[in-house]
This record gives sequence, structure tokens and C-alpha cells, in this order.
Amino acid sequence: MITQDELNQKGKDAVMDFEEEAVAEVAEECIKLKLDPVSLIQNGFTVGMNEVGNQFEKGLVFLPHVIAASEAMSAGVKVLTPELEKSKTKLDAKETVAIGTIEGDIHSIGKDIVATMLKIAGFNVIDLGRDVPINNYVQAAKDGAQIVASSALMTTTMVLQMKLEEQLKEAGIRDKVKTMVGGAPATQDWADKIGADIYAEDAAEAVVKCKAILT
Ligand code: HCB
Repeated sequence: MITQDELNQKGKDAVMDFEEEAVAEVAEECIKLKLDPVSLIQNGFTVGMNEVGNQFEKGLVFLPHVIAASEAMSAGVKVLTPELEKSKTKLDAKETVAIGTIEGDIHSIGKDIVATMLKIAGFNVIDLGRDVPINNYVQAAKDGAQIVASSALMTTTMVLQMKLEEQLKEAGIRDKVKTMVGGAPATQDWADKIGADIYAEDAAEAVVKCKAILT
């Protein structure tokens, strides 16, 4: 029988081969064999996606390849999502997280994974989408979200995570809401610098830190 590591490797290879169908098949195999879908996403698909990103940076592949790899990864995540949702914690979902990819940024794969994992952990999740105007996060906080989470994948858009902090202060509600930042260029240092409450490196850490900050 195939091990989790072998399945993760297959998932990584299929994303790197831009093979949407093969990625979906690996996801189905994961469900059939009752292996861990979270591990497949984080240690398989995501590793492959990041590797394609590195190749893009070195000029070894081009934008259509990145698009094809991201579509392949999304196909796999789509197959796994209903399975993940079966293990959803039953809370009365009073704890609301509003999450979105920050203004000017359309990268949504990581944000979607974080949103799914938070839902599974029992949070009420409001998905604000991608390329989200700062004001929409502020409005979500005014409407009662306890945490506003932003994702930024580019050095040019991460600065807007700082603008979000400023606008929450200007609206007079910064002390009523917690903020979480993430995305590849974000770091704990960045979160400290801009005054965000949480930095999460991945979806699992986002869940742990969101739970911790609200208890
Ligand atoms: Co895109 N892109 N891209 N891209 N892209 C990056 C981000 C570069 C780093 C690639 C590079 O040059 N090396 C680069 C940014 C450089 C910079 O910083 N300045 C880049 C660029 C430049 C661009 C375009 C400008 C390219 C162009 O058009 N010339 C353009 C952006 C247009 C725009 O946004 N306005 C663009 C477009 C694309 C797509 C459409 C082809 C595709 C996105 C598809 C989609 O999301 N629907 C894409 C992709 C896929 C990437 C890479 C290859 C992978 C990103 C990804 O999905 N990773 C990326 C390279 C890289 O990041 N290594 C490259 C996998 C996910 C699972 O990881 O880090 O997003 P994640 O999420 C993690 C983690 O960060 C955390 O949890 C997640 C799950 O574990 N997390 C959070 C994420 N968000 C969180 C929020 C929280 O509050 C907490 C935790």
C-alpha cells in the first residue's frame, strides 16, 4: 500500500507536470486510502506549486505554466474539500473570521486553503474574495468579525496589510478586532512591524493561532 509520503510525492509531481486530471486522481486516491488530505495539500500540492514558482523566478517556466499548475492544484483541493468538511468541528460558530486577498493581489489558492481549514475548525468564515479593497475588511470588522485576515503574495501588495492596520485605527475599531497576516512574503517580523496580532506561516498555524487568540 502507498504511504502518505509517497502519495504526497505523487501530488507534488502531478502539480509540477501541470496535470489537472492526475492531481484530481491523487486526491481521490487519498480519500479512497483514508490518508491525510491536509498533509497532501501542504506537503504535496503546495510543495509542487512553490517549486513551479521557483522555476518561474529562474525563467525555466513561463506564466501559462504557473496558471496550469495553479489550476491543477485547485482541482485537487476541490476534490478534497468535501472530505475535509466531514471532519468539521461542531461549534455554534460565533467566532467569525473575515478573510481575503489584499487589494491589488489576485493570488487566492493559499487564502482559500486557510479559509477551508478555519471552517473545518468550526469558525464562521466570511470569504471576502481576492483583490479586496481595504474598506471591505474594515466594514467586516464593523459588522462583527473578531478576526480580519489578509493574504498578500507580492512584495508590492503586502504594504497594503499595513494600510489595513492604519484604516482600522482611523475607524476607531482597532482594539475591537484581531488581525492576521499571511502569504509568502509575510513574516513574523513583518507582522510585528505593522502591528498585526497574528502571523501564520500556513493554514494549520492559522487555525491554532486564531483559536488561541480568541480564548
Ligand atoms: Co504569481 N507571483 N503572479 N501567480 N505566483 C508569485 C507570488 C511570485 C513570488 C512568483 C515569482 O516571481 N517568483 C511573484 C510575486 C513577486 C513579488 O513579490 N513581487 C508573482 C507575480 C509577479 C505574479 C504576477 C504579477 C505575474 C504577471 O502577471 N506578470 C501576477 C499577479 C497579478 C496580481 O495579483 N495582480 C501573478 C499571477 C499568478 C497566477 C494567476 C498565475 C497564479 C495565482 C492563481 C491563483 O491564486 N488563483 C500565481 C501563482 C500560483 C504564483 C505562485 C507560483 C504560487 C502561489 C501559491 O499559490 N502558492 C507564487 C510563487 C510562490 O509563492 N512561491 C507566484 C501555494 C499556496 C498554498 O501558498 O503561500 O499562497 P501560499 O499560502 C499559504 C501560506 O502563505 C499561508 O497559508 C497558505 C496555506 O498553507 N497563508 C496565510 C496564505 N494566506 C494567508 C493569510 C493569512 O491571514 C494567514 C496565512
